[in-house]
Amino acid sequence: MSQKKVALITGVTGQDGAYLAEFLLKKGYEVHGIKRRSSLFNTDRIDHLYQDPHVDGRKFILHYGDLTDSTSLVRIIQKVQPDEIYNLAAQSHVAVSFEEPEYTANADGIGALRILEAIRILGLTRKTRFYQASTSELYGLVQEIPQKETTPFYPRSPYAVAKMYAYWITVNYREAYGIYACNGILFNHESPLRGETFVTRKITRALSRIALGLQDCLYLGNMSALRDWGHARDYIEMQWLMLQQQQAEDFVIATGVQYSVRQFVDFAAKELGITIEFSGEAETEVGTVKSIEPVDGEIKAKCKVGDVIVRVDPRYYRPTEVETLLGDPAKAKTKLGWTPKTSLQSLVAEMMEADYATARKDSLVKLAGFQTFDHHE
Ligand code: NDP
Ligand code: GDR
Repeated sequence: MSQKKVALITGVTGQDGAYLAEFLLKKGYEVHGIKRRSSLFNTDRIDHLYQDPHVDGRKFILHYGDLTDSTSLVRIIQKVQPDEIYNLAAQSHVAVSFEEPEYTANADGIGALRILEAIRILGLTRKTRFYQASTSELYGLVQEIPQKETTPFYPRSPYAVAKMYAYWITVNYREAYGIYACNGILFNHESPLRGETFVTRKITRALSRIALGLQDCLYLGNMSALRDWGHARDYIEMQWLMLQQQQAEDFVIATGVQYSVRQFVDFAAKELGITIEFSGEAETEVGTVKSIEPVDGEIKAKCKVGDVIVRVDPRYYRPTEVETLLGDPAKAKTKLGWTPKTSLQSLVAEMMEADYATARKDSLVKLAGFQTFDHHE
């Protein structure tokens, strides 16, 4: 890179923010991130990137701010004068958006507007490029399969409705003011850094804990939901690439392959040598241990054949569900050279390895007589 570029990431403490910050630092960017004030440290995912503020020449700098607070956004953007802004911050949990719809609209919808307005007010329309973290949840109730850039939207949650506002305001500011602003319509992407209450991470954590005797059962909602799951590490590279084109455009990023939540459970259990048999329907469905095999010569699972380790808890059903998502990433393939690097099987293996290691640590702590605590959301 001839001249050092400056990037600003909102949501830098989240899954994608952490991967993107690391990626941009490796590319030689000066990276600024916005974090929220919290009563506890909330920077676990980026602590390995921390640079001492007392040392000159820092390349990774954090600022306090919030997407619901225009003044903080204007102050930070004015100070940083970024070449690129990645708007990744959001109340990103679909189920939670039914509990906090107004806050979700404020942060996820109006939050994008606040940044775009800051770019405009500060006279940065020609300098600053803007990436909006849009989502396959926009497609909601199925209109077409697979879903592509031209598929009509039908949002099914306060989260998706808020993101739909952010999507269109991004398009509008591109057309109205000539800002290089684009939407990445990303399908679900996961990793060992995924928040613990999203279904994939909930499954990999719970099965690891069940295998080590720290938990009895995994409670899930709709196990028949179908998702197109990729790896966050692959997807953030596309976020960057979307800002490096001649012209701003919107892109779908997906793998083009779909599995059910039930299948995800099955793949994750296999990593521990467990085969699960599913029986019953809807709310009475259960997953029972059918067999346990050694993995690399070692029996990893302490549970027994016949144990019921998966049950349905309707508490996790959503008032309106998105039953099926499958992306068609043909445009990204042609224009961005996108090919997903990680299969679902390797993604599951990577997540299971990380969560099994953490569960082992917890079981050793317990063995030594100390208490461990867990959340079951
Ligand atoms: P995470 O939930 O892991 O991270 C969200 C980030 O936003 C966190 O850093 C969080 O801070 C921050 N945040 C939340 N509310 C505010 C606020 N009011 N002001 C400032 N920061 C805030 O999400 P992901 O990394 O998984 O996703 C990144 C973005 O991409 C999100 O916008 C999400 O909606 C979108 N998306 C995600 C997909 C996925 O499959 N992961 C797919 C498609 C879109 P804190 O750490 O303090 O909570
Ligand atoms: P999603 O992800 O809603 O697609 O949004 P999540 O992992 O929460 O749900 C995926 C599917 O699994 C079903 N499900 C459960 N989900 C959770 N969280 N917990 C459960 O116990 C459970 N049981 C079944 C859900 O009903 C759903 O059908 C994610 C987020 O990252 C969004 O921010 C992003 O925009 C979209 O992906 C693309």
